[in-house]
Amino acid sequence: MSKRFTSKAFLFYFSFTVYQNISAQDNPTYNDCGGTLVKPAESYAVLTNPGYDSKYDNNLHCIWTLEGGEKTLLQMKFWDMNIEPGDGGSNTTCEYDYVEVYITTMEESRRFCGFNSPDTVFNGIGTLTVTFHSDDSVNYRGFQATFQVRENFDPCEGDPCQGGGTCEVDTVSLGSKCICVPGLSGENCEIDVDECLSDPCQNGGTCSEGAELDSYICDCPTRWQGHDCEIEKESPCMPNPCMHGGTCEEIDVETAECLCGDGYAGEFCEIKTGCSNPGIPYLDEYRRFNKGTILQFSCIDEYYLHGIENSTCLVNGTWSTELPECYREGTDPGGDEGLSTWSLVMLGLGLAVGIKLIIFVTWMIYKSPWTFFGKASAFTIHDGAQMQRRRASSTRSVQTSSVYSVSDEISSNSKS
Ligand SMILES: [Ca+2]
Repeated sequence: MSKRFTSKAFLFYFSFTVYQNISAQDNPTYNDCGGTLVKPAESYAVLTNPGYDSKYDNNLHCIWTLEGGEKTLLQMKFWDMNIEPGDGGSNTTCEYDYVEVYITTMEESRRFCGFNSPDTVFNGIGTLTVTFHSDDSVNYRGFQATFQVRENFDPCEGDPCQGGGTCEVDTVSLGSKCICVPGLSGENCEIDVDECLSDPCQNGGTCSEGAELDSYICDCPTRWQGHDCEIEKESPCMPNPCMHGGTCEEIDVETAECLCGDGYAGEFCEIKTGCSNPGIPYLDEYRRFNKGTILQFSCIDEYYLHGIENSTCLVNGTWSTELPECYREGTDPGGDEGLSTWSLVMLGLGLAVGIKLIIFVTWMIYKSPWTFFGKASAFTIHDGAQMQRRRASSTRSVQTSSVYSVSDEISSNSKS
């Protein structure tokens, strides 16, 4: 409620109290049964029911109207009330006779009867309607009231609302009220709301007022984002950007580093360096060896190594030697177990069947599946703890079964 209007209303009401002794002779007086009221040229006009000087008639229904607009302030006050009361002497039920007041901005009309004038000064904007009603029996003097009118009534005059706020007339107080733009408050929108008071930044964010009136800015800790720091950033390692089994290491919330396995390099381990698996089974899919790595091969018990023991990963990405192979002791590389024994027996039995038999046996050795029968078929690859776990058995599709033992890498260059 505007203080300014409060004082106006007081003065206006005060003017009524001055005219306690109404002079109907000096002011316009309406005492017909209904009709149009006009703004009094004097400070106020007097309104009574017909017959106020003695008794009103039965079966009256008089309606007076004063048409007003959006800036027409109307005020009315009863000074005398002498109307048949309602049941039980009620001055509120008014079942029989009554006088009723309505002004456009009033929530509802007010109806009176009985013998006491309401103290209320009826204020409103717009059109005033007064109705007097009497039934077919019991009548009294009636009522006397005054009304006054002020045109161009505008509590919003001078635009009291700051910062682009909208001024409206409060229909209850008839003062002004400000509808403030977001970010401002106060009776005249003179207060800049501190949006940070509600502590809107989450997860440790720091709040500061934004450039706009109703805005704020959250300075979020590194792991958080979003207007209110409500969104947690994903780790730069999710998903893992490192290829070929590389390990992602988070440096901070926005940067990560790939730790590449042997034989891989590049920001994402996307570059192949060094040598690929020389033929050792059961190695990791991505297992590679750095340049300069020397592998030493040996065979398990009861087998001997055929080939060169050491192989080096060369600068051009190839191995210095071919993979050696393991043979069961007592057999020849490229030959087969028991071949010489068979040959001696065959020679002893005679050359007549020997040649054909040799041909047959040779066929047996090289073509039939029997040649693989009884051959060892186990690899043991010693390449550190990880390789130990990969101990397994297999048959190789070479002429001889192979039983490997690959030693720890004797030397290994740092990552290239
Ligand atoms: Ca009556």
